[in-house]
Amino acid sequence: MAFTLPDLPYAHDALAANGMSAETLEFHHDKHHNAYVTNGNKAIEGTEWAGKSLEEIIVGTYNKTAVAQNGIFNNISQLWNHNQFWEMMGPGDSKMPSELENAINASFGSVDKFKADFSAAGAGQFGSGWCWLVKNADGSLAVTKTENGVNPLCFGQTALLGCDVWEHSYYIDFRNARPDYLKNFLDNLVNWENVASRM
Ligand code: MN3
Repeated sequence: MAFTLPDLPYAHDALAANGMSAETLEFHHDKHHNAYVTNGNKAIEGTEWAGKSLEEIIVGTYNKTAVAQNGIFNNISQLWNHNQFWEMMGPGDSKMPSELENAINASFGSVDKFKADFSAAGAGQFGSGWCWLVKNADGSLAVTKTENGVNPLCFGQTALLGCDVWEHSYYIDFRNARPDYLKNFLDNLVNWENVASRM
């Protein structure tokens, strides 16, 4: 069965007061995310990956030059990344659950230090990509950055939080100011209950 574009878990204008406009979500979800769905379905059609889960395709095609050239990895990983991204944000004023705060304090020393590391990873990703809060196999938390559509599944990690730092994610609302977009993301957009639920 072909993959489909999931609806946003909120209205297109629901995040506007938190710094992500309806126009950004109309372009980013309805056009960019939808293109990954369309192109991903086209790329796997008639291949061994048709009928497999997003996660199986991502792990199975990462760093395999022959299939990457078919656009399978790039489109399917971006499809998955955006499925997570919308869920990781929400309207309103989200409080960090204590279970997550304790884990962040244990790995980073403080929430402020985690936010500084996360922002630096996102600002320092040259070109398109993502920054992440991940859980390693040993249970420790870490901040990482990845290029283009690469994500933590490729490294056997659990994605707790991811921020899209492709220009299409921030150019309408923040123009070229990626650091301002990252600060607003952490301070006003993250759904910390969702992040905690991924632990
Ligand atoms: Mn994007």
